[in-house]
Amino acid sequence: MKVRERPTGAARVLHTSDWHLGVTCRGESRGRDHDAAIAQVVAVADAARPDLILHTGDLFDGVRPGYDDMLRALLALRRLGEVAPVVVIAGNHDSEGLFRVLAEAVGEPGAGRWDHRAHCTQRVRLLGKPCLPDTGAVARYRVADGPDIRLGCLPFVHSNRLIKEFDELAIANATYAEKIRTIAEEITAAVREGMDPASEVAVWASHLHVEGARLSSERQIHVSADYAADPTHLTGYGYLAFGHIHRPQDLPGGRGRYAGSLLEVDFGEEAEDKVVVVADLEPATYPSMTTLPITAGRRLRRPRGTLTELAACADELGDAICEVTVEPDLAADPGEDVASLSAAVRAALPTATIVGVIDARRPAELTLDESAPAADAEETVGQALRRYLATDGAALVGRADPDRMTGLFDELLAAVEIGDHPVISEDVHLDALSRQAP
Ligand SMILES: [Mn+2]
Repeated sequence: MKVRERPTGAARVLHTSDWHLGVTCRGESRGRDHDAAIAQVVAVADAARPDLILHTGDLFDGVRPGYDDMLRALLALRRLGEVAPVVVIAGNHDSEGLFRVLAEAVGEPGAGRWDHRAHCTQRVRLLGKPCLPDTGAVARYRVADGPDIRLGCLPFVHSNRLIKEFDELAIANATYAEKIRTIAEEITAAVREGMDPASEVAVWASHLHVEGARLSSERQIHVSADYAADPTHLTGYGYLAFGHIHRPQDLPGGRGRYAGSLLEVDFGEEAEDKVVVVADLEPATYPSMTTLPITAGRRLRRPRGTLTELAACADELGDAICEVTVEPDLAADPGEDVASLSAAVRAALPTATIVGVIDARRPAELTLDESAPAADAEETVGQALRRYLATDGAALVGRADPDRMTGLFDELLAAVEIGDHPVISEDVHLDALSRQAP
């Protein structure tokens, strides 16, 4: 792993995001893909030797991940903590309660007392919810041969959840964008307090949808335009580290980046490049950002073609996780049933993991979710719903988008499980309309 030399007099930040540990693809575990991708992040960290490592949220895919994914997170954070101090902020998929548990497991005692003016000595910090500067939102990090870092953090803000910590900011009735702006200004003021801009750099980390960002697949529920925040008021920062949008990209203005997801979380991210970001920061100037590719772990692909055409791209697809669409082959016998078609697809793509076969030889016939859950794994409610919709409940799907149905179900279930009010984009939209009504 080759990473460019750090410029003299710069502070170096490593930025990763949206791991979504525990996510499955049509029932197929991504555990080994995560292990491989995380190993690459660790290799980049070892080579880049950053002064600070930032994870900008969605560490997990759901509020109650399995033990193996909790362990995966714990070991990864501990390992990264050997390289540099690590800060993880919660995304919309994360659970505040689990972050508290992990903070106790990998953090250091004394997390309850917080002096944002002192230099932080904790190796791993997890921020499970938005908080004020004196409860963890602002921290200072000592840098040996470069400017010290002042860090301001804003974990994901649920749009209609009460935020007790911010009562005094009088934001209860503000729009989402106004809330974000007020909270960000409060944190930014504390970041700048007594800062020497000639010898220090300020860094901002948040899990937010920024206006103008290009989407790939992050479930639309949490990235509808109603949630978009305007980053232009985040002034004076040497780097803006954002999570939430899975497609890696520079922020408008070139002052920071969405690191993007660690691996393709669903088929909507097919063929996107995945990266970690190394940002070199010098006082009073723009960040110098390098992206390092994360190529380990199986890709997601949706090949389509005749069985002969599919077989011809077997090498190119390699070990990818595939949803395969089989098109009519006039030269071949169309009489095979779906079961033997699946077997034929597996034979054509022997090294791929087939999670779905769409029979386009006869329109309107669809086989969803072929993969049964592993025998020793307990089926989750979400998996049971997907199995039902793919079999007996197929008529319920009708002309609806099954991914949207199951995505919405996951969101509602997650909200109920953590005692949250469900956050549904349509609700927010209706709320905004009723506000405009006389
Ligand atoms: Mn995400």
